[in-house]
Formats: sequence, C-alpha cells, structure tokens
Amino acid sequence: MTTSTLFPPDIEAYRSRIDDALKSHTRFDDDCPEKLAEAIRYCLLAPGKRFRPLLVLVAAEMCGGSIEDAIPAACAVEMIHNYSLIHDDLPAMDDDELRRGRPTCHVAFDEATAVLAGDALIPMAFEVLVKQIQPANIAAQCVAALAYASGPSQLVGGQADDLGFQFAEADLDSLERIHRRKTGALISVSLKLGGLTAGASPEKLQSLTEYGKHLGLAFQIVDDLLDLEGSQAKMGKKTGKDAGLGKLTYPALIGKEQSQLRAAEMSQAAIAALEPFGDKAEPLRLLAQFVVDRNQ
Ligand code: GRG
Repeated sequence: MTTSTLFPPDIEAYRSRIDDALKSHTRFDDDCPEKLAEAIRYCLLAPGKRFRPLLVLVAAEMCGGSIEDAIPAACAVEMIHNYSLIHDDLPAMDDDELRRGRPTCHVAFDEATAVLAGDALIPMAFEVLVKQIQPANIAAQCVAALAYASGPSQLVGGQADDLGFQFAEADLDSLERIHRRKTGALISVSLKLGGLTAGASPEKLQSLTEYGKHLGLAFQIVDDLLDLEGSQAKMGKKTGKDAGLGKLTYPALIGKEQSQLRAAEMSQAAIAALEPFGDKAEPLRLLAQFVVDRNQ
C-alpha cells in the first residue's frame, strides 16, 4: 500500500514499529510445538497492510496519547484480524490458496495447523491487552471492546451470515448489516482502542467509533470493487473470485457505479464524524479519502 504521500507522516516508521512489536509476541516457550509457532509467525508476520493497527496508533496520537501506550492494542487487533483471515481461507469457509502474496496457512502447513494457529492468535490478543495496557481499568475496557467486536454478534456473526446468505434474498440493508459486522466492527474498534489507550473522553470515543463504522463500510465496498477489477499481484490474493462464486457483493447488487458512489458517501460520512477533533483529525480525513482511492 503506497500511502506515504497521503497518510500519515512516516507511515513506514509506524509499520516497522508494529512489525517489531508483533515479532516480539511470537517468541514462544518450549511447550509451544515448533510447527504451530512457525505457522503463527508465517501468518502474523506476513506483509499485510497493517491497516487496523495503523488506525489504533493514529487515533491514539490524535487523542493526545503515545504510540508506546497504544502499540499493545495495535498488536491485539492485528492478531484477531489475522486469525480471521486464516480461518476465512480454510476449505470450510472461503477456500483460498493465496493470501498476502503467499500460500494460505492451510496450504503452506495443513488444515489442522491452520485451525490451531488461528485459535492461538485469539488468546494471544487478549493476553497482550491484559499484560501490557496500563492502567488495569483501561486494559479491561480494551478487552471488553475487542471481545465484543470480534464476537458472535459482530465479526463472527457477520461471517456466519455471509456464509449462509442467499443471493435471492439480497437487499442493500442486509448486505450492509453483514459488512458492518464482518469488516466494520474490527475497523471501528481499532479506532476506539486507540482512543481508550489515550484516555479519550466518551464523546471522542463515540466520534471515533462513528468514523470507524463508516470507514469500515467504505473499505468493504472498495474491497468488493477490487475483487472485481483489481490485480491479483497488487492484492496478494486471488481476485475475480466473488463473481465466479455468485457471491453477494456491492457491485453484484447495485452495480459498479452505485458502489463507487456509496463508498464515496461512506467516506464523507466518516469525515463528518470527525468534527469534534478539528484540525487534529487531518490524518484520519486523508485516510478516509485514501480508502476509496486505494488499489490494493
Ligand atoms: C473467520 C470469524 C471469521 C471471520 C472472517 C476476514 C474475513 C472475516 C473475511 C475475509 C473476506 C473479506 C472480504 C473480509 C473483509 C475484510 C477484509 C477486506 C479483509 C482483508 O483485510 P486487509 O485488506 O488485509 O486489511 P491485509 O492482508 O492487508 O491485512
């Protein structure tokens, strides 16, 4: 993702802080089987965009907090995201062979190891929050927020509904309801976690959450458009898959042009939610624009 000219200054420096911190969480004790450890490292340290952890860090700084205080939350959200990618790629779900430009976890290892690597990342995420976020009441709020966003009514529920959805029953409201949970919930909670680690007021947390909800939907609409016409080399995953599977997507439901308009509308709604932050919100405004302009 070439965001350096847009968002925020020194994005590569942020990414390398995130990658170093993630690496530090993949040193396991002797009781962790080597193959499982390898599979976790293979997935977690693979070259992703780090979009969600970047949101944590930018939101924290915008609320007057520090990268140092926010980085455990950034790692936790990337761990949850990573588990969801590993499980989504399994034959029982989306059955994908390519992720982040590499063979998916179950292809590189085996299915059981991929299930277990995904499983392991969930408690790892909550352990990082509990052990590394200070003070304890903020850690507890982070745990509650991330648990809800990744739980049965949000990430997992959205995925379950997506898997069971019949195209014949489709309408825009039900599609958006799925995507607000499957994609939007983790994006939105990333912003909230950043705010929490910075001690943001309830009003500011609410604005960040609103921004995240709209941004998440814009991100998903663009993801659908990129699946339709994006390049496999840039995306690092197989494209053109949704149409082949007759999957419910924005362009399939409302067409390409309306999808582009809807993404732009969501990006504007996200920007509007940032009003209480004034000029300080510039990086997040640029990011909302970047999300609709991205090509990977
Ligand atoms: C298995 C509970 C469970 C959930 C799976 C990840 C997921 C939910 C579904 C994958 C399909 C999909 C289109 C999800 C939307 C979210 C999305 C676009 C994920 C990819 O995120 P990126 O583009 O990936 O940020 P990188 O690799 O850059 O981190």
